[in-house]
Amino acid sequence: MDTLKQKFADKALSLYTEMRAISKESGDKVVAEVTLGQIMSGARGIKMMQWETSELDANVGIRFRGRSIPEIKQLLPSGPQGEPKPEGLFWLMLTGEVPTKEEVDQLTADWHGRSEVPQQCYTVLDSLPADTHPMTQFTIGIMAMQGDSIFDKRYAEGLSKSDYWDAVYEDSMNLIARLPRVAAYIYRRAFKDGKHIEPDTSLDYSANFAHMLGSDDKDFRSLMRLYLTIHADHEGGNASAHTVHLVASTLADPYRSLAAGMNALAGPLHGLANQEVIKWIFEMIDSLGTKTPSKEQIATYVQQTLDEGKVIPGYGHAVLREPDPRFTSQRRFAEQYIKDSDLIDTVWKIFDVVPPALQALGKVKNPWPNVDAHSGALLVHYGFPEFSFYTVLFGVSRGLGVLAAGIWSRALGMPLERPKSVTSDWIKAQAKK
Ligand code: NMX
Ligand code: MLT
Repeated sequence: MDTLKQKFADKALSLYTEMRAISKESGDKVVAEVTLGQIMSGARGIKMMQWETSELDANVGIRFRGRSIPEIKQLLPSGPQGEPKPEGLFWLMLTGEVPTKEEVDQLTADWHGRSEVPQQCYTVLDSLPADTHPMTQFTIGIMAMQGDSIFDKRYAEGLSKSDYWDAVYEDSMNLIARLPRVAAYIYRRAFKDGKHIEPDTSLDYSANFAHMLGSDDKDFRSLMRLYLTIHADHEGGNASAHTVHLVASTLADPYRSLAAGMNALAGPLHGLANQEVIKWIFEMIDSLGTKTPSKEQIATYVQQTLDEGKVIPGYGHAVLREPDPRFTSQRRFAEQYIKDSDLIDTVWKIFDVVPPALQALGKVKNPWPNVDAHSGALLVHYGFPEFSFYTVLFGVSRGLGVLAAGIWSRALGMPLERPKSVTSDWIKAQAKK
């Protein structure tokens, strides 16, 4: 067994035993109340699932195994310019331990060794019109590899419950290894006339992904390390993670559950917001006729968007109540590496203008920017203006978190998820009580 898998197995076995004992001895303990409002508004704040890899604090933002974004930037082994490598985050999410540089290098090599994408995936993608939305291509590409599922094969052969995690680990590692190749293939066929670029396995996961997309710029490699790290996980309740968790709880294999989650990520209130942000900014620039709009011009455009009954993409959050630290870390990156970008200046002016405009509506719980408010402008700066592809980048990163969490779920023997629903009659009756 490889080091990561062995480390995980040791930790998971002892946590499994502990969780079983807690469930048996304290399973009846009441820990929360639920209001009618919560039931009627998207289950906000209802604690209803266990998720090992990260936890979201409304004010601090995401903590991966207890470490905030500024902390992981300090702690995790990094690339040459100091941005953390997503390999290290994956190790942390699975083991709770900060890996050494050697352990991260081993993981990079392991993923390179698993990264060959089966030909049928490319054949299926090639059969789609090249202008099929990249997120549609991405989920289809993932499903086209499902026949390779080790879990599926071993389950059919009579896999014991205690070994589910092992097969899910193998599928998850293979998927994570392959996702950048599938994503880069989609990008190059959609936007670069199908001129594909061979992987370079001397590079780390992120730099190789950047290379296959078409950039060997050292700053863009650093951005990819940061990007793939910060988008990976946002506790279990967000729509993509929860979807993966729900589907995997039926013992659908990681290919099926990840594809399901990617369809959730493709919604404009979730991951697709990253394309919507840059689209909205480009439309604003067109409508105002200037690449350097003033704050006053932006404020007028924001009001117009709100008056049309639309949301301001990249702002607001279901849980966060402060600016998203993932937004802030991208801003810091831009401050460090990018000088004189009108587009990035515009993103920062929007940050000054939108929160008071949303606050003035009197109903928005969080007027601050989320992760999607910044990412597109960085990608445009490095030569990737094709915004319909952006959610695929988010998806490659999200795969790391949800698949790591999925390995935990099977190792902890989590059952089929099946919460209770109620009808409007029940709600009316409760309201009268
Ligand atoms: N612009 C305009 N109105 C907003 C915004 C916004 N950015 N955010 C919230 N509201 C409205 C919301 O539509 C709702 O209106 P109504 O009562 O008329 O239906 C009201 O404010 C209360 O909503 P909240 O409770 O503050 O937010 P909720 O938890 O329901 O939704 C989001 C959270 C993220 C869906 C919402 O803030 C939004 O639509 N944001 C824009 C889309 C976006 O950036 N999504 C990306 C989230 C991050 N990600 O990557 O997943
Ligand atoms: C995410 O990264 O999943 C988003 O911020 C949405 C969420 O946490 O609900």
